[in-house]
Amino acid sequence: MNLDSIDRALKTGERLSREQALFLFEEAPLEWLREQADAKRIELHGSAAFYNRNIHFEPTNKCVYACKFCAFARRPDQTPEEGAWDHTLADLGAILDRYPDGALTEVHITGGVHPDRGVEYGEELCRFVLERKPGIHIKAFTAVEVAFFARKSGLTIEQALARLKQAGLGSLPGGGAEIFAPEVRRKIAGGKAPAHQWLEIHETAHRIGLKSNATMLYGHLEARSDRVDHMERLRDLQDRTGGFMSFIPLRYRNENNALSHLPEVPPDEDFRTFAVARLFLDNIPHLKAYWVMLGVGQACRSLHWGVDDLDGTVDDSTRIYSMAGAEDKNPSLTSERLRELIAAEGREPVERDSLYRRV
Ligand code: V47
Ligand code: SF4
Repeated sequence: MNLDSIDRALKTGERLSREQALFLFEEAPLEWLREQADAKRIELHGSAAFYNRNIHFEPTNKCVYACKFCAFARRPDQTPEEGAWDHTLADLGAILDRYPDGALTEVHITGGVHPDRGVEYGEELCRFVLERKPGIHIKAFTAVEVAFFARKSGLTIEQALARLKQAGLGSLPGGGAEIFAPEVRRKIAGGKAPAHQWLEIHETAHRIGLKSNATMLYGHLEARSDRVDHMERLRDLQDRTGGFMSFIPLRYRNENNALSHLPEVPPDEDFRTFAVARLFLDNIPHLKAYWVMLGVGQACRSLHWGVDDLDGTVDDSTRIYSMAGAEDKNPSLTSERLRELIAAEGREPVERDSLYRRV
């Protein structure tokens, strides 16, 4: 195995093997990797860098699970003084009312897995949002939340997803994937939906016509080979369904959680991970750098490492990352600022909707 053979494979459009991906992680010079990933993203998207106008809403941080990397969750019996919250629909209504009609195209909703909430809650939330903002795209509920909803309400996964879709759910976000390798997953996210269930839920969603995203949490206890394994499972599923829109690598942030003794990986490791993802995941069209988590500067630089999407304006109250050490405590960028930042990297800012159609 050497770079020349990988270079030839990339030039002829031949799919990379997991051994080749691991070789890229371990051996490829960074600048070589950057050039290859940048060439691939230009082949796919030209110089376009996508973003949308969205808000993130986290209904509750009360959670039946206790993932070790999570700084955000509280036990269901914890109080507001202990940092637990439970927003009402009226709270969400007040947030939505701040935006004139047409100012937002998407609301992203995800939070802790509340012990009392089943699919009926998810339906109510979707209907409420659409009453306030008809036509807005609802990207909501990770596979972990969907698994719990289904169990709580005594439904199959397909029944739960179909009911949410009927209530107005537009797509599934990519959260809860963490890392699929069972040993590591057990250590950092023991108890919650195992890899096969996360994948089954996305496969079912795709089958009934819901698109979705996929994340990967990296830079904690996993080996680089676990990242390749994670991406290969996604690539295999995508071959069957074509339902993933974007892949979102999330660097583990180390504040205020049970793994805080671990250092965070350096910026070059983010770039390497993005670049390998762009080259290995040849069937997932978009690669997203979530600026809220990476920081605006690092996310913008990643536009040269295979990334073509920065998520959106985000605005308001997302706390999953600020509680875990992300720099921005009230993450929000205007469309104008996002456009300036993208243009400053020599890329073309393109507003998209939630299904990646140009607005
Ligand atoms: O699954 C939690 C991650 C995810 C930490 O689909 C952490 O468009 C780093 O999935 N350090 C939820 N990451 C967020 C998510 C997401 C975000 C933006 C866009 C989309 C999309 C999806 O947040 C969790 C977990 O992997 N996370 N804690 C932490 N300490
Ligand atoms: Fe709960 Fe999600 Fe945090 Fe895990 S990552 S403890 S499932 S909120």
